[in-house]
Amino acid sequence: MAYTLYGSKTSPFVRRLRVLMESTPYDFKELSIFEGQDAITLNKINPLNQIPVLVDGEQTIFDSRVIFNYLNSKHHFQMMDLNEENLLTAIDGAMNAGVSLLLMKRSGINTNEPFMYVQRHKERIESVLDYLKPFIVDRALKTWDFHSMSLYCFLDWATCRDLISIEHRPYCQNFLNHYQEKSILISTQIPKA
Ligand SMILES: N[C@@H](CCC(=O)N[C@@H](CS)C(=O)NCC(=O)O)C(=O)O
Repeated sequence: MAYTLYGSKTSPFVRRLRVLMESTPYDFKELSIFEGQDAITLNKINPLNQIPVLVDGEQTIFDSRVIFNYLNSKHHFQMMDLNEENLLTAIDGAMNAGVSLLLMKRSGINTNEPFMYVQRHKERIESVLDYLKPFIVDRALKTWDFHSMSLYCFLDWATCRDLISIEHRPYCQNFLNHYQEKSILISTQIPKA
């Protein structure tokens, strides 16, 4: 039976799974998560009210990292040791911080004000991008795996949404340029609005 992936075309967490599943058949169910019937549907399948959610037969799985682990155990995409887990945790942390900043902006919070909560999120992203520099330069440019897919989805989304600037990080811009013509990245491109 094919997988069903619930998500949106704007979420970087969803996109990284769509990129991972480029050669894995699945039905994509697009949800508008914040309102109407779609929000009710989402709540019925995930009490956290978050996307992505993967359904495989009787099994429902919340959280993109857990979904990745599940798919990886079935399809053996890549080996994961503790260092690999740490790298992915760092990328996930930046993505979570970015989503929080976007929700703050959409809630009318001025993210240019020096609120500690805002600063912690901004600093986390910058710190992760510092930490990832050797990974990007030495590996991500050569290896297209879930780490580089996740990083691409984060950087592309966060720059597109004006959440971060990577002008002072040419290695990030090179990384985006390097992969931007991939067909799966073009077909899952984030809608501009
Ligand atoms: N840790 C979760 C985070 C997922 C997440 O934050 N999804 C966002 C969309 S990008 C969402 O559903 N936000 C709605 C909300 O948090 O209320 C994962 O990796 O799947």
